[in-house]
Amino acid sequence: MSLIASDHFRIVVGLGKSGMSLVRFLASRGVSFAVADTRENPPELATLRRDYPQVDVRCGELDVEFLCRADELYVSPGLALATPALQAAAARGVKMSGDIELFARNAKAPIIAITGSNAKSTVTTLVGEMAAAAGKRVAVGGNLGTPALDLLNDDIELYVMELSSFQLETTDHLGAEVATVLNISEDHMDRYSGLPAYHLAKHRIFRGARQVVFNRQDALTRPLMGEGLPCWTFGLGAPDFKGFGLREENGEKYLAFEFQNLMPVRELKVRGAHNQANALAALALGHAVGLPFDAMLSALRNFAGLEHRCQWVRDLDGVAWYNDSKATNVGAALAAIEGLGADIDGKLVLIAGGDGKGADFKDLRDPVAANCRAVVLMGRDRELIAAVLGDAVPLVRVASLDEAVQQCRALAQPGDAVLLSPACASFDMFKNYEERGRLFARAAEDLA
Ligand code: UMA
Ligand code: ADP
Repeated sequence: MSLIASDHFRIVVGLGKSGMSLVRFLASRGVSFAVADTRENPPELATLRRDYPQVDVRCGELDVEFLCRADELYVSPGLALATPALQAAAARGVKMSGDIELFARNAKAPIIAITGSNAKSTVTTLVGEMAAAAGKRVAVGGNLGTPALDLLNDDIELYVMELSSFQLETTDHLGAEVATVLNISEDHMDRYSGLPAYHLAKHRIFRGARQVVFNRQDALTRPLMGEGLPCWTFGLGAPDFKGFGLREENGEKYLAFEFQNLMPVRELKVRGAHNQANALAALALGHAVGLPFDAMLSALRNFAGLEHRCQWVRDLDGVAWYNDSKATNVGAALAAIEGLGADIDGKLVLIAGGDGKGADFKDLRDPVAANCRAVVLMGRDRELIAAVLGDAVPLVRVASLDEAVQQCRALAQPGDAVLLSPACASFDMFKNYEERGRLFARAAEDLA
């Protein structure tokens, strides 16, 4: 039985990566649909015209009358549901959905669903590597990169999906085998009315879940309707029943499950307390779907971390340089500042700033004061950060990333670390966080 009604007309709204995956999916099932995008020249337009020349596509301002021809709109996670034309269509009875809802309805294998403000990509990748080490035919993707619908395949035994709050907003019933919210701190405040609305979107991940994993150290990750569901937990303290955590024995710290030590923490290649929490979360998710500990621990031992996440670039004259360009919100930057700050002999010289997405930067002040020698500020919202840091540490304003690197070279002393951890998105100055990270690493490597 096809899990999509073929007598309905759909419109895919947004022709980026996920929009194009929807086009492929709908076309392969003989469903009739059209495409709309607010951009004059959306990224996948040429591919659509080449591969599906018969599909009606409307670019530029959304036309409500056109949208109302559909029974259902599949809206890109990049477009806010609050967009007036979408709201107008919804008010006239058009249903809003998204690629993850369709994926969930059509996936024939269990889904591990992962969201959170930070650590999603790291934990998703880790769980994927654990499943592969256990010999499972596993598919890994979602917000991480490969759109969910492109992963659908009847041979797959397990799906490991990174899901953003934007994707969850259009997902009514995910039905994951196990779902988790890893942590919650402010992000995307330009899309939400406040933390409660963002929290609500994230928690949609638990809808229809058979098991849940939550973070004992972050009450906002606890499912609101988890009564009766098997619950696994993780956190940096000692674990109890059904918990993953850290235990100490003879001065050695271990990753542990309930009352059993699993592996010394020092065997992890990734650094910082936040990465220990990530390892524990991945173990909890893998355990919930029955992956054996030996395979999971072997994957953990081999995991060297992802690019642009607190990634070591080089040492120069006693100063270590780290690229944490993926720190696009305050919570991620705090993890790096506190984690790395505790690990080094000297102080941090921090590069921060960019597009703050409406964030409140006040939580940066005390950790920056405690861990940083100086902060080099760049990007559109640098004065917002300067205002909260005040006179906590010396501030240097720069106009470019190259200039930032030169300033850091002059400011850092032996034993210090230079850390690019902007607490902001990159779009005001760069194509994306990867470009920002690559340019930083190149400039640091070019220093003589
Ligand atoms: N846009 C328009 N008009 C439209 C549609 C999109 O202006 O009609 C703009 C918006 O500014 C939007 C941007 O284009 O932010 C990208 O939208 P898209 O539809 O082209 O995006 P996709 O290529 O389909 O990528 C999306 C996810 N992007 C977003 O959620 C913004 C990708 O996550 C995801 O990897 C991909 O689907 C596959 O599932 C990226 C991301 O930045 C990595 N995610 C955010 C994050 O991690 O913080 C949530
Ligand atoms: P996401 O996919 O949620 O953006 P990533 O794994 O890509 O998560 O990491 C994003 C940023 O968050 C990086 O700067 C990384 O160093 C930081 N980070 C990783 N784990 C944690 C954590 N447990 N808590 C806070 N920040 C974290």
